[in-house]
Amino acid sequence: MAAKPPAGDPVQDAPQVAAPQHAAAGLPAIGHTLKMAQQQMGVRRTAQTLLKVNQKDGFDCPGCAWPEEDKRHKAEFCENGAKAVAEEATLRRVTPDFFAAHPVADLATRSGYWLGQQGRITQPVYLAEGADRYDAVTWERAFEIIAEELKALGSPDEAVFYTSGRTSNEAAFLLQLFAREFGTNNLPDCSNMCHESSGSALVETIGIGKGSVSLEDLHQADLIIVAGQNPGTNHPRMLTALEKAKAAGAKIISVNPLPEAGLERFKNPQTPQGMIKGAALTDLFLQIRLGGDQALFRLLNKLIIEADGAVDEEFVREHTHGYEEFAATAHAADWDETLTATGLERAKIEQALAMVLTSRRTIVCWAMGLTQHKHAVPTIREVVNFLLLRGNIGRPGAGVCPVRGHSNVQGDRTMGIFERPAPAFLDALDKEFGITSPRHHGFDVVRSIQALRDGEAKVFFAMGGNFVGATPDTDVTEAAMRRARLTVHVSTKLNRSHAVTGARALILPTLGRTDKDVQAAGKQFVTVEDSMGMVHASRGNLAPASPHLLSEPAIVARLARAVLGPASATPWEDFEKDYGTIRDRISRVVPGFEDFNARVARPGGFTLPHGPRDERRFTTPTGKANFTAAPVEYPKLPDGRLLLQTLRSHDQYNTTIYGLDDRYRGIKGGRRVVLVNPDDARELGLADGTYTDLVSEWKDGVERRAPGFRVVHYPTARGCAAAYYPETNVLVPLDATADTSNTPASKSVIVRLEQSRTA
Ligand SMILES: Nc1nc2c(c(=O)[nH]1)N[C@H]1C(S)=C(S)[C@@H](COP(=O)(O)OP(=O)(O)OC[C@H]3O[C@@H](n4cnc5c(=O)[nH]c(N)nc54)[C@H](O)[C@@H]3O)O[C@H]1N2
Ligand SMILES: Nc1nc2c(c(=O)[nH]1)N[C@H]1C(S)=C(S)[C@@H](COP(=O)(O)OP(=O)(O)OC[C@H]3O[C@@H](n4cnc5c(=O)[nH]c(N)nc54)[C@H](O)[C@@H]3O)O[C@H]1N2
Ligand SMILES: [Mo]
Repeated sequence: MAAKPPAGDPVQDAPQVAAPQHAAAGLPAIGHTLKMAQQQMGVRRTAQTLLKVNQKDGFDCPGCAWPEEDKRHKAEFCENGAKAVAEEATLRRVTPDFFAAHPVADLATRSGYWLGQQGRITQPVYLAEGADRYDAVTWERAFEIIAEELKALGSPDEAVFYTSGRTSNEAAFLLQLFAREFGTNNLPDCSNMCHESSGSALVETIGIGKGSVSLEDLHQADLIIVAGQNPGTNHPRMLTALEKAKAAGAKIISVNPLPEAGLERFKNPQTPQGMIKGAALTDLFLQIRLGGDQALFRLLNKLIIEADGAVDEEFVREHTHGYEEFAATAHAADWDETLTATGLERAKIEQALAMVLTSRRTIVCWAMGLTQHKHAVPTIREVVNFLLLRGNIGRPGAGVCPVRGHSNVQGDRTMGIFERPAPAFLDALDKEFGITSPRHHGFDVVRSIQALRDGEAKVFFAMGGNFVGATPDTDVTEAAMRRARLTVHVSTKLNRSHAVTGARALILPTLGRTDKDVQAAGKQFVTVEDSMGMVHASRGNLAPASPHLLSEPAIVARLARAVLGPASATPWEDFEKDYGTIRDRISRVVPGFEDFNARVARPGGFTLPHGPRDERRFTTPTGKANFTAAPVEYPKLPDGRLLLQTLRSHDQYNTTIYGLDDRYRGIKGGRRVVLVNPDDARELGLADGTYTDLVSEWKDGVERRAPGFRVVHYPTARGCAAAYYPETNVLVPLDATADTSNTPASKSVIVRLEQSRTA
C-alpha cells in the first residue's frame, strides 16, 4: 500500500543549499523516480503504469508535449514524466469525509503541496451559498446548479470557460462547441500564459502558429539553438534528441541567464555508455540577461546580412516578403546597445556568428524564457527573421521549434479552444452543427480576470488546471474570483482554485490519462497532439480512482444537455456513448483531420499538415513568409533593483508541487529561495542565507510583496534574479503583459530585495 499523505501541512520551508550540478538524469534520476512513484502508487501499480507511458498501445504521458521517437524503448518515460504519472495514479483519495473535516477556510490556509498530496477526488462536491464547506452532491444536481446560473446570466458573455492543456482533443472539441452553441467565445486557456506569444509571432510571419520541425529534423540539424528553455527539468526526453543530434555532428548553443544542468551534460539512462559518462551537450553558452534575446538575434541578423553570401537569396526572393525594410532596420543594429541589452561579451557573439555561418541546417528551440516578456512577440519574430535569412524553414534539419508545455495544449487550440477563433473555423463548425457561433472575440486569461474583477463575468468554469494558482497578481485574481456567482472546476486533484470560490462552487472529479474509460459503446480512447503536430491515441489501463468519476467528454455532454435542453440538435448523448462519433465530427470541421478515426487507429497515429514545413507554403496575407522590423526593446532597470524571472523547480509540474527539492540547482527542502548573482548580492549587501522580502515595483504605484525568501548566491546573469512560480505570482502585475499576445510578463518583474531576517 502506498504511504498515507502527510497529516499536517508539511511545508516547513527551510531550504538547504549546495553547489548546482552540471549534468542531468542518469542513475540518481531513476532511483528518485521509483521512490516517488512507489510512495504514491505502491510497487505493483508503479510497474503497471510506467511500462505503458507513451507506448503505442498505452497512454500519453500527462507530463510535457515532447513527441515520442518512432522506435519506442521499453521505458519511454523520464523522471519527471514518471512523477506526473505517479501524482495521477496515486492510491490516496479525497472523499466527502475529507471535505466534512476541512472547511473551505481551512483549505485556503494550506499550501498547494499539501492540497495536491491528499490524492484523487472521488465524488462531486458542492459548496452552497453561505455554507462553510463542500458537501457531496449528485451529478444530476451539479449540472442543474450550473444550468440555473448560466440561464440567469444577462448575456452568455458573462460566462467564462477555461481549459488547461491536459484536456483531450475530444473533450476540448465538445467544450468549445458547447460554449459557442451557448453563445460565447470566452474560451481562455493556459496557452494564453504560455506559448501565446509564439502563436502570435508565427501566425503573422509564417502563417501557422505551430513549430515546423520533427524529431527527425532535430537529428539532422547542424546547429540547434536552445533559447529560454530548461529541458533537463521540463522536457527531459528532449535531451535524448539533442544527444542524438550531437552524435550526428550537430553543435548546440544555449542562450539562458542560468547555466542549466540538463543543457550542460546529459547522462542518458537508456544507454549504458550514457549512464556512466554522459555527453556534453552545449558547445557555446551565451549567458544572456533576461529579455536580451531580441537584441541578440537582431545583431546576428545584421551580421548575417553583412557577411558575404550568407543570405539565402533564392529563398528570400521566392518565399519571403518585407526583406528590404527589415534589412534596413537590421543594418542599424548597434554593438554597444546589444552588449548592454544582453550582458554578453563581444567575442561570444562572434563565436556564435561563426557557428551560424557554417551551419547549413539550423533549428531554434524556445520556451517560456522567450514568451513571457513584454516584447516577447517581436523577440520571436526576430528569431523567425534569423531563420528566414538563411532559408532555414521548410528544409530537413531546419526550422522553428517552440517547445510546448502541457501534453495537449497544442491540440486544444487545434480543436478551437481560442477566444479569437478564425472565421473559417466558425463557418465550418456552424455548417456541421446548424448553429450560429458568435463572431465577436471572447476573453483571454487576463481579460477574464479583469471581467470577473469588474463584475462583467459571473460564472467561471474550468476544464482542468488551477486558474487562481497559475495566473498573475494573486491577490487581485483571488478577489476577482470571489466575486463570481458560481465557480466550477473539473479536476483530478485538489488545488488552490478549490479554496478560492464564488458564492457557490462545484468540484467535478474526472478520469485522468491513466484511468480506463468505459462508456455505453465500450472501452474508449482519446487523442492528443504533441509539440510537433503528431496526433495519436491515448488509452488508460487502470481501474478509475472511484466509481463516481465521469470522463471529461461525458461531463461536457451532460452539462450541454442540462443547459441547452431539447432546443439543441447536437447529439450530445451519442458523443458520450462513443467518442468515435466526436472524431467523425472533428474530421469534418478541422482541416487535417480527414478520416480521423481510421488514421488514428494506426499505431503511432499521423502527422498534421504544416504548409511551411511540407512545401514552403505560407498562408499569410502576402502569401509569403514575412520579415518583420520592430524597434529593439529590452528591460531597463532602476538602480538597486533586480529583474526577476519566475520559473519552475525540478520538483513541480506548474502549480502541482511534487516535492521541495530542485536537485540540479542544489536546492533542498524549501522553495522560498531567490537566486542572485554573487556580485549583485554583494553590491546590495545581501550575504548568502539572508532572508528578504521580494517587492515588485510597477507603474500603478502598488507595491506587491512576497515575504521571506532566502538569498542564494547563484551564477545567473548580472542584474537578474530567479525564484519559483507560483509563490511569486503575487508579484506579477495583472496588466504587465506581452504586447499583442497579452501573456503575463512573468520572466521580467522589476523587484527590490528588502532584508527581513538573517538565517
Ligand atoms: N517537470 C515539469 N515539466 C514541465 C512543466 C513543469 O512545471 N514541470 N511545465 C510544462 C509547461 S506548461 C511548460 S510551458 C514548459 C516550460 O518549460 P520552460 O520554459 O523550460 O520552463 P521555465 O522553468 O519557466 O524555464 C524557463 C527557462 O528560460 C530561461 N529564461 C528565462 N528568461 C529568459 C530570457 O529572457 N532569455 C533567455 N534566453 N532565457 C530565459 C530560464 O533561465 C529557464 O531556463 O514545461 C512543461 N513541462
Ligand atoms: N509566474 C508564472 N506564472 C505562470 C508561469 C510561469 O512560468 N511563471 N507559467 C504559465 C504556464 S506556461 C502555464 S501552462 C500555466 C499553467 O496553468 P494550469 O494549466 O491552469 O495549471 P496546472 O498547475 O498545470 O494545473 C494543475 C491542476 O490540473 C488538474 N488536472 C490534472 N490532470 C487533469 C486531468 O487530466 N483532467 C482535469 N480536468 N484536470 C486535471 C489538477 O486538479 C491539478 O491541480 O501557468 C502559467 N503561470
Ligand atoms: Mo505552459
